[in-house]
Parts: sequence; structure tokens; C-alpha cells
Amino acid sequence: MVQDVNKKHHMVHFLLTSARLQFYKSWGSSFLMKIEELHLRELRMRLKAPFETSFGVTQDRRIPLIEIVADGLRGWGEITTIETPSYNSETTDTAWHIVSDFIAPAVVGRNLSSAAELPDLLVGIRGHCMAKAGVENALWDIEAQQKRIPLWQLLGGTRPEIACGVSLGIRENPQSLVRKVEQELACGYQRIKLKIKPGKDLVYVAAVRSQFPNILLSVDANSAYRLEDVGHLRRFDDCHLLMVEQPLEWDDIHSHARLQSQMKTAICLDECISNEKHAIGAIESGACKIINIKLGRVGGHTSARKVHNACQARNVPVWCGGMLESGIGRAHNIAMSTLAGFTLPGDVSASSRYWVEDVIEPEVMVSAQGTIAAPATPGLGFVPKKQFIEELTVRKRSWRVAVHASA
Ligand code: OSB
Ligand code: MG
Repeated sequence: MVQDVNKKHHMVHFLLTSARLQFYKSWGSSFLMKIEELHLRELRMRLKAPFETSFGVTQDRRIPLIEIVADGLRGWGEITTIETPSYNSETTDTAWHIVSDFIAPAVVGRNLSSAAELPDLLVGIRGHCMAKAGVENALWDIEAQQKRIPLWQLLGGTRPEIACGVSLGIRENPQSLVRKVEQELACGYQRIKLKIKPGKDLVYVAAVRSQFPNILLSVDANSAYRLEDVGHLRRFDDCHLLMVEQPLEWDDIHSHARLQSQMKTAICLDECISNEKHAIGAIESGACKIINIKLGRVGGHTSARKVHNACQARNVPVWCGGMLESGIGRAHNIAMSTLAGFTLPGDVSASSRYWVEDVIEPEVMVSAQGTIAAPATPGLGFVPKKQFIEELTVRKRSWRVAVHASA
């Protein structure tokens, strides 16, 4: 029985006793997670600077966060939707609806033996990968805390530090873009990705390439071109790019295969890949040579690991994409990026590039070599700043298991 505490207030709520914890530990690997509470919040966070992609400009983020309590442990996940349905079909508001009306009622009160069981519990909900991922990832945080190991180790990660790149928004002119690239390189970032759109592409990329002939450089079009633009897109072959990311439509793997057969530059798919089957289909049809894995887009750590394994088995490098996340999402991205197949620098960069103040402690820091160290403490490894999160919260809904005092 699940009760929405916004309607019903006086809930009796049990915390895990140390005796029960001992009981679970004595069962070795057979853990149980009883999901006792789920809290859904929307945070408003202003980016330090506006971020422009081919689909629009963002500065004021509306970020849904998930906080789950299971067996007295608290786990956190971020729903990586943006505000509009212009990257994929989800938005902050669709996620609010799906979590409120379908996911929370399906999971609160359930017993799981592992976070990896969540996708099966939610098979009846089609799509809405980002909404599901926020919830699943909070459970992964809890499972790692139960097992007293860092989340990245629970996931099977092998890299104690990850390689970082940056994603730079479209700018007013090539000169200011070159200056921005120079700053990021001085911070140590190992790879520069430039957002492009028709009219703000080749000239910008050529300006950066001529100034920095040897850096790892890539471009991301976020679906701004069509297969008919193949003549134009082929001109990127002269820029010696590591990859061109998602040049064609968000749901069109086939056209990317046609384009890749006519381009030397490796195509990397982002928007097109929501699960392992998409990844296998894209690789086997020659639609891409690299895949960007985003935890939200693929539905959480369980699916992300399957996509990673499918790519690794086919010798396709992967890297971790970003969605302008708060520290919670960023911490999950770091954990995932420690898997062995993440051989290219990702879009996971320092908190201070985005936020005046982040919602976790410590904030995500990047070394002068452009790396982030995987955390050593159990679970997510970064502590959510509860007070600051409350201050940023503009709406909140909570669900708790109704328990009887005599239970
Ligand atoms: O395509 O990678 C993308 C931001 C919003 C939506 C889509 C994308 C991005 C980014 C930002 O590139 C990466 C970051 O978080 O720094
Ligand atoms: Mg992208």
C-alpha cells in the first residue's frame, strides 16, 4: 500500500535497526532492498553561462531529482531530461508525470534483491528512459552503500580515474570560440567537442583546427542535418576530427549508415541509441564507429552496462555523454565512466564549469591532466547537500510505505 504524503500526513515509518542490518550482512550476497520512501523534486538551477546547441539555448535548468529510502539507506538519482522535447521526446514535465503516476506507485513498497531488477518491474512502461534511470540509479547508490563499496566498483569499473573532455556551445563568432578552446585546454581537458549547426559549422571548426592542429577535436550536430547534405558533411573529412556526433535525425539509424559509407570521419551516435539492441543494430549496419552512452537516454546503469558490453564485444569505443547535470547526475556519470570500454574522454567535466555552487560535496574536480578520480567511499561517493537542495527545490512529491505499528 502506497500513500502519497502530500495527501496523508501522519505516516508511521520504520528505520532499519542495526539488528536487521546484521541479518542482511549474514546472508552474504543475498541482499534485499525494501523501498520505503520515494521523493521526487524539481530543482531550478541557473547555468553560469547560456549553452547553445542546434536545437536551442538553455540557461535555466529544471532538474528532477530522485531520493529513495530503502532499509534505512538513502540513495540519489538525477533525471536528465531537459526542459523541451528537442533532444529526445522526454521533458522535465513528462518525467514528473511518469514518475508520479506510474513509477512511484509501482516501486514503493517493493522488495528487490538488486537495483538491476528494476527494469523488469517497469517493462509495462514504454519509453521514458530518463524517468526510469533517475529511479534505478538511486537504487544502485543504495545497493553500493549496503555492500559498503563505491558504486563504480559495484558496476564493475576498473579505472580509478577517468579522462575528461568538454562540450562547447555554439558561439557568436569563430574568434570567441578559439579563445574558449584555449581556456579549456589550459585547464587540462583532453578533448574538445564543438556544437555545430548549419551556418555555424565548417568555418568555426576550421578556425579551431588551424589554431590547434594536434588536439583531439570532435563536433556534435544534434540532428541538424539531412542525408541530402552529404556533400557538405564530407567537407568535415578535411578537419581530422575524432568523430562527428549525431549529424542526422534523432531516430534514424539507417540514414547514418548511408552517410557513414560516404564519409571518412567516424560517426558517433548519441540520440539514436536507447538500448543494447539499437547499439547492435547501428554497429552491424555500419551506422557508426563510436557510441556516446548517456545514462538517462539508455534508461539507467543496467542498460548502460549492456550497451557498453555490446560495444566492447564489437570493438566499438564508447564515452560518457553529458546533459548539463547537477552533481548527482555527474557523480553517476563518473561511476559509469570507469568501465573498461570507456576508452575515449567523455563530456563529464568539473562542477565549476556549470554551477556557481553544486549540490554535492565535494564538488566534481578535474586535475591539471584532465582527469577525475573515482571516489573511494561507499555508494555514489559524493554527499548531496540536503539544505542547499531544499533551497533550490520548487516542487516536491513524496511516497511512503504505510506500515502498521504492530508489524
Ligand atoms: O548532445 O551531448 C549532447 C547538452 C544537452 C543536450 C544534449 C547534449 C548536451 C551536451 C552537454 O553536449 C554536455 C555536458 O553536459 O557538458
Ligand atoms: Mg550529443
